Amino acid sequence: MADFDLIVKDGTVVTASDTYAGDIGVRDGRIAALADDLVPARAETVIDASGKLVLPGGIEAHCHIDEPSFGGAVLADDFASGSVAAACGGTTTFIPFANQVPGQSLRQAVDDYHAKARGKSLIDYSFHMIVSDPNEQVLGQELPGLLHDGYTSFKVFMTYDDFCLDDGEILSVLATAKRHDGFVMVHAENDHCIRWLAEQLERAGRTEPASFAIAHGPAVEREATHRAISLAEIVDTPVFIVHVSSAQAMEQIAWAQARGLPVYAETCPQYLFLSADDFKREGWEGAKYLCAPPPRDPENPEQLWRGLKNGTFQLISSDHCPYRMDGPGGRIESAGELHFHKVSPGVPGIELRLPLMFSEGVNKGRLDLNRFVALTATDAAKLYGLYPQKGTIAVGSDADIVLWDPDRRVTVRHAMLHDGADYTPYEDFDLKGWPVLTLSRGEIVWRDGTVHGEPGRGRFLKRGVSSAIRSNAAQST
Ligand code: DUC
Ligand code: ZN
Ligand code: ZN
Repeated sequence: MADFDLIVKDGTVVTASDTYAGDIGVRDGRIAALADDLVPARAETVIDASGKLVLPGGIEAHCHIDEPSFGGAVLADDFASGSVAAACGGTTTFIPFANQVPGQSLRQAVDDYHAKARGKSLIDYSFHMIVSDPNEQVLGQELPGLLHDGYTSFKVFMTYDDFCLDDGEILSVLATAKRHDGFVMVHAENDHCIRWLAEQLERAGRTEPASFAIAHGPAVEREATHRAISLAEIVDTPVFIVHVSSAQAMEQIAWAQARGLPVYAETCPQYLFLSADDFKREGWEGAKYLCAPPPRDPENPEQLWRGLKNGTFQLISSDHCPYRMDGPGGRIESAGELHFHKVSPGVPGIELRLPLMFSEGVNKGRLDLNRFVALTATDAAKLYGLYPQKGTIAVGSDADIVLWDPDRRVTVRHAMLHDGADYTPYEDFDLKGWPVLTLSRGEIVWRDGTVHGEPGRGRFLKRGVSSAIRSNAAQST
């Protein structure tokens, strides 16, 4: 019997801390050996990785899959199409949201998402919960129970009709998280300001997509970001600010970190590669770029890149929220008219997250390779309780590995992607660097343009306590 099921040979292995030439031996879905030179005869299968980078599979820690709509249109990905798109883009684990619709129990929401994922996902997955109704039962029993059952993170919103929590509710949720080692993610935009600004714009007849960027302006995000940080400080517990779009919000996070507060954050490709000018495209074209918070002015991205490099941001996530524009359930039909607040917000991006960040980050000298791995995989595994099973290349870790061709040039066309949307905001982008093979627990799921593996092979991942909670506890003792 061979020592290994698989050897990945002659590649350049990259982790968040190291880059070295080496071979990887895989047995029973896990990394069993790392060595300078493993004899090919010791494995049943050998994958030639010469000329390729060998990376830990990406971890997508913010994506919306098969959720109820944000505003009317139907989300275009279920766990089958969403997981395939992820795998083709070099991602091997994703953590969508299990959304508590108002009036529903949190446990029921989680059970529903298990049913949605069952038999469908190509890659491993877990769920963050969305807490929209923090009643006594939820805070006293359900949330503690679910946190202890391995759903160790959850999101709260400071805006959106069905989800918005007030400051008192957020304080109660943070206090529950603190008692039970939960990690709270916050969507930080000031609901009152958005409503007031939207009303002014509507009265002035300014209902075009470009008004979205005004109603959701940078001050709206900056204020809420500061408030979320303050609420977490009052409770003395870590907080994670999701989809930070503006340099102004980033400055609040850097300010908090400089004061020693356990504040963590992500930004997303749409804030690096798109701008509010995209909303000004003709007619419904402009609506393709609507997401909350919105992309900002064209000078904003360079500042966010600095935050990615210097560690203000720990993660880059796609916030994949895919809609079709056309057809039943599409954005045009569901909005009824081109109005900035009637179009469901969200952009697709799960498949292009790594290619965009590699091409524009690593290949353009803005990020080094190790930082790229930290931002796309390792730090997500740590913050969301999956490390070291996921997010690194180490003996004992799952063999979730991507072979990356750093020189392959690709012009993006939506037709080549695998999500359920009918467009990509990155159409015609010329990228350099592309995933050529994806292994999930040692099995090929994507190779040279072909998807392999059965839907449903992906496993649910029960998660441990966030590294943010652990290090906060260590500092308090
Ligand atoms: N932002 C979006 O654009 N869509 C879904 C949820 C969110 O926060
Ligand atoms: Zn959000
Ligand atoms: Zn989101």
